[in-house]
Order: sequence, then C-alpha cells, then structure tokens
Amino acid sequence: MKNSILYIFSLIISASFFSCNNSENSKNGDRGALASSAAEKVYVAPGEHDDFYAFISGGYSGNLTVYGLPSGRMFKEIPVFSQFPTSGYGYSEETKPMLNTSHGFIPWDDSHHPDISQTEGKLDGRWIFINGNNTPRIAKIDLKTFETTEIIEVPNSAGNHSSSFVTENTEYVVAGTRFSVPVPQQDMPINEYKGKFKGTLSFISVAPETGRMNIKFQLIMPGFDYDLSHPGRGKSHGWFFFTTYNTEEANTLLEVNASQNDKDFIAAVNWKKIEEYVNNGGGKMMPAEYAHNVYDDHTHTATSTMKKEVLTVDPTEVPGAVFLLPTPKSPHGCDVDPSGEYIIGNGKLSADLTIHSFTKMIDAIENKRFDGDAYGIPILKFEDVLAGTVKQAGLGPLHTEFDGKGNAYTTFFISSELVKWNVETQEVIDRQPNYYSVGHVMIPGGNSAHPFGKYAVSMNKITKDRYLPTGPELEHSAQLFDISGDKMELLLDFPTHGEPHYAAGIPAEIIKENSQKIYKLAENKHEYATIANGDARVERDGNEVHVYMTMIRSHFTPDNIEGIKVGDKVYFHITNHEQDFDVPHGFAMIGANNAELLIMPGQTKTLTWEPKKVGVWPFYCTDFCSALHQEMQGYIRVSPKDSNIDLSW
Ligand code: RUQ
Repeated sequence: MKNSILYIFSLIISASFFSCNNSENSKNGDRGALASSAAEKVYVAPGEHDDFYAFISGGYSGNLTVYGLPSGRMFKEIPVFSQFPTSGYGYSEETKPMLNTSHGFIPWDDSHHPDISQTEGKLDGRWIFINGNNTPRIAKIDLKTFETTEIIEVPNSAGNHSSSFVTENTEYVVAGTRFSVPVPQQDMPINEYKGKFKGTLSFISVAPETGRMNIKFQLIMPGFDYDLSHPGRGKSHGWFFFTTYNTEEANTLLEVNASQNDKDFIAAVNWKKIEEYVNNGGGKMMPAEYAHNVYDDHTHTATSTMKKEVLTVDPTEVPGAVFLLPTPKSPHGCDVDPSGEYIIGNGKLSADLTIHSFTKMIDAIENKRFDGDAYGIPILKFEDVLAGTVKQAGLGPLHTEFDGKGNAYTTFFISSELVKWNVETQEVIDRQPNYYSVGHVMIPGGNSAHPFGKYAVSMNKITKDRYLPTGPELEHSAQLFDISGDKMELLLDFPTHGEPHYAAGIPAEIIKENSQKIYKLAENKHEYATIANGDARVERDGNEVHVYMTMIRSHFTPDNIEGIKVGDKVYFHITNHEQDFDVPHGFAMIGANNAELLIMPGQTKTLTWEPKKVGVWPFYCTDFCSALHQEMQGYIRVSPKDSNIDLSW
C-alpha cells in the first residue's frame, strides 16, 4: 500500500516533468503546422456572431466570464461573489445586499462550477448557477440580463465544492460540502473528527416560473470530503451521484492519511425518495443561520433575508434513499453519460477509469446484495455495480464530458492530456496533449442529455510559455478542440480570467433571442427613481442628503448643487433616461471612496458620498456616450459643517 502511494506521489511530482516536455513541443513548430486549417475554423468575420456561448468560471476572481466559441473572444465578465468596480456591483446601495452572509458582508469568493438550467434534459438557457466555494453560496444569474439575481448561502457546509449542478428539469440545484465540519457548528477538539464531523448534501429547489431558490432539505452524511456531483438523467432521473474521498475520516496530513483506502465511494442519492419523505413531514428542523439575497429587476434593488433554520434529513431514517458505490483511488469528477446508464468515477490517483452501471446498481439494491453498512449506509459490492474500466487511459483522471455520439472525453491532469473513448466498448479512440495540466473539459450541453458535440474546451491549470510573459503570473489557459471527427484537432488557445474550474456552453441562438436590450423606464419601480425629468431634486433629512438625479445624452439633472456640508452623507439616486440598446451612462464623484456606477438604460442606481473637504467638487459620466460625452458633468459645492447655506440646484 505504502509503495503504491509513493508511486502516485512521484507521478504527481513528475507532472512538472511532463510540462517541461510539452514546453519544448510548443515553442515554434506548432504554429505554422496548425495555423492554416485551424485558423479558418475559429475565424469569425467582423460583424459575424459566434456559434456558442461559453460561460467560464472565474475561480478566485469570484466571477463568471462569457466567451464566444469558436473565436475564444471574451464578451463579458459577470460579477457574482465580488465587488466589481467596472459596474459598481457590490458598491452601489442596490447591489450590496447581494454579498451579505451570516458572516457579514463578504465581497469575495472562489467560484467553481457553472451549470445551465434544463428542461427535460435539454439546456433551456434561462439561468446559470455557480457556487461560491469558500463562504458556501450558490448564485443564480439571469441569462436575459446577464445579471446575478439571487444568492443563497449554504449552512452546515464548508468548501462548497460538489456544486452547483442541476437536475433534468431544474427541480434542484445541488450543493455538497467539501470539508466535513461539526453540524451544527460548535467548539470541539479537532481530533474528535472521526464519527462526529459531518458532510452535508443540500438540495436547493428552484421554482419553475420565478427560479426562486429554497433549501428544501440537507442530507447529513458521514464525515467524508464530497468532491463533485452529477445528476442522473433518463433512466436515472431522480438520483444524484457524489464522489467522496477521505473516507478514512482523517483530519490531518490528508495527502497521506486520506489516501489509505484503496477505494472510496460514489454516494448515490435517490432524491425523489427523500423529497417524498420530507413532503410527508419527514426530517428535522435544525437552527442554522444563512442569508438569502434576491435582486429584483423592476425595483433594481436587492434585499437580503437572514434565515434561521434548515430542514435536515438523516439518511438512515429513509431506507432505500442512499447507497455507497466503492470507487477506486480518491475519485474527483463524477459524471453521468447522456443516457443516464453510466456513472464515471475519475479516480485521481489511478490510471484507470471506473464506470458503474445504473442498471446493475438498481439490480443489486433490489436484491439486497450489500457489503455491510460501515457508515450506517448500505455499501454495494464493487463487482456488482461495475460496468467496466478504461484501462491505462492516462494518469490522474479528473473530469469527463460526452459528445452525445457515444463518446466520452476525459481529462488527465498528471499526463496532461485529453482522452477520447467509447462509452460502450471502453476503448480509447484518441488522445491529445494539453498545455499544461488540464483540469476540466467542457462540451456545450455535455452536462445534459443532449450535448452539442462539435467543440470541447479544456481548461488548463498552468500556462507556462503559451503566451507572452506578463511577469511571474500568466492567466490560465483554455484550449479549443474540434471534436466533430474521429480525431480531436487542437484549434485555439485563449486566456481565461481567474481560474477556469469549469464552464458551461450553449448554442448562441438559445440565449440571443431572449437577451434583454433595455429596462423600460415606465416599469422602473425603484424607491428613489426619478421618472419625470421635472421631478429631479435634492432633499435634506438631517445630515442625509438625497439627490434625485437623471441622466440622458449628454447631461445630468441637476448638474450644480449647493448647500452640501462637510459631515453630510450624500445619496446620489441616478436614473438613466435612455431607452436605447447599449447606452449606459456612468457616474463618478471625486473623493468617493467606493466606486463608480454604471447605469443601464431605464435603471436607477445609488452611490453614497461623504464629503470630507470644503470646496467645489466635480462629477462626470465615466462611459463615453456621445460626441458631447466630455460635457456630461457637474459640480457640488461643499461648505463647512456649520454654514447656513441652503440647499439649491
Ligand atoms: S475542480 S479540476 Cu474545483 Cu472542478 Cu476539478
């Protein structure tokens, strides 16, 4: 056992060796050889549109970035778990509540896995979900406006990693804990981990019309680490699968102590059964504090509510709901093929891929062929559920996606390659090196019953010499492959922003048609909106001053304000009166210590400013909007605290 662990470690260390080899390959030669055929395939002529959207996780930027495929052009960065100066998200009074948590205002996170909503196993393009890994949260982005419109915190969880994947009809978005922790949180010795720390798997329901999220129930699981997850589909609809590692329940030096067991598990959860159980009054309410933040795009304002309890379910009380499938070598990715029959465990310390059969699993369950229940949950026998293995496929498998034509594509981190294999025969068909150390791979729709198997995007952890050096750090890299033929063809490298943990792709036309162009001014229900220009005004309430301001090409109303005093808190409530696509205006105030605002046509946003010095201070529009953009400005006169100058504008 010890030897095999050492062997694996040496492989991990030698990942850098593979990288060195690759760097030789990529120096000069590739460019000329690949350029001619590949260039044509990724070229999108000026004015033309890409075929697919790719939403790539921004990792430690906390955001989600939007690219076009095949061009690899970046279109937008959507702020999710971060304050974003570009638009004022997380700085404006309206959006600050989005970043509220039970730990206070947390304007940063580590975003990992985006997943697009589905109807009957098909991408429907309504919403995209993404998890915050660090202060556990799930966010929902509305794909009409590309705005983050809801964030729900996940209590009793830490390292929200096996998230945020959706079921076939978006009944649920699922969040699984990476770290097991005391549940509920409490002060206790760390070395009492074993048996006392718990993992939680949260099933967050998504309302069919509004998309409103609600933690329906939390399954309290043994103290493993839950790594990734994937919903069943087709015949396995109603089930959800989670990879686990550290089934040793170690709490220190995990790199050795959590690699002892030859097999960890994939936990199979029959969520339909648990749903029925809780609908009939099952489960137990547990006190738990967590924030639920919702943005309304008529009031253009977010509200944050602190929840006080969550419904928990003990799996041992719902017979037939949870089973453990032994899976070799600390499985990382957990992927279900489009038919719903095959569940692939990517044992990251292994050279083989394990493929479980859903049909065999059900058969073993029905015939009660179990191998004990060491954790209070029935364990199935490995041989009983195994559909096959892809032998010696590569080193360090992480993630698998599908092309909908019977093929699977698995990334191998250590041997740094993308491997195509046939799901039925488990035979390797093709392999392509990746530069360098690939993590996830994404095929548009590859996480649904209906993938669009034209392109695969691999997301690499290390960039090395693929781009011009930019100091010690380079942006991570994505690589685009044409997978329409038997052999994969590398078409393009493009940098991603932050760490590209995972991505979700969708045909452009599904989203393009519904994309919202403006907010209607007449429908603006913001508390401080100024709909009629004549209503623009300034009001004092003690030392609070509310400025009701409008903006339209190319002026602000009002643009000269006097009677503001040092020690005042000034709220600029600014309404953009444009009703024309793509004409936002910006607003920046000298000495404002937060950010600017970027206000969309028909929208109202609020910036606060606390003047510290007397004088006459300018503000201006930050987003070039017309030939007279440089004229779009104004002044605020600030007088001493005790002055008796009246407000005027
Ligand atoms: S993980 S490189 Cu955060 Cu998705 Cu597998």
